[in-house]
Amino acid sequence: MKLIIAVVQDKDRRKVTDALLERRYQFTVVATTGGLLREGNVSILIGVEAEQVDDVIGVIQAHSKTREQLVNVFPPTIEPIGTCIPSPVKVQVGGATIFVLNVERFEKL
Ligand code: 2BA
Repeated sequence: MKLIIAVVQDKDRRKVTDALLERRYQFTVVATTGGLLREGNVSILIGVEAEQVDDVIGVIQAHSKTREQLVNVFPPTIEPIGTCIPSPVKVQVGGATIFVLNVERFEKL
């Protein structure tokens, strides 16, 4: 058995989870926050058999979009407080960041 962890943008959550439900996958959605953007995203935990992993990744890929976002980067120089001007930098986010882990043991009690 495998555990897929998919970090998806909040805007794509509905489309991705609807598509997974349609294909009868079981999953848990956890509200998470991106380390760089510090914006809400979701991490979807999906427990599946090994042969289903590629299908799940295909479903996620089909329903998550790549977007550009601006992030404020503060210059590394030491400025007096209040004089430091952040410069916005464009980063590309998504479609999805996916981890596939081996599950040692799975129980439903
Ligand atoms: P964030 O950390 O908010 O990152 C948003 C986007 O900023 C990333 O998009 C990437 O394009 C850029 N970025 C983040 N950290 C960077 C760095 N150290 N150097 C250069 N660019 C950087 P994605 O790669 O699509 O990632 C989307 C979200 O997936 C991330 O949101 C984070 O929540 C998660 N993620 C991505 N890689 C991860 C990893 N290795 N471990 C855990 N979570 C990860």
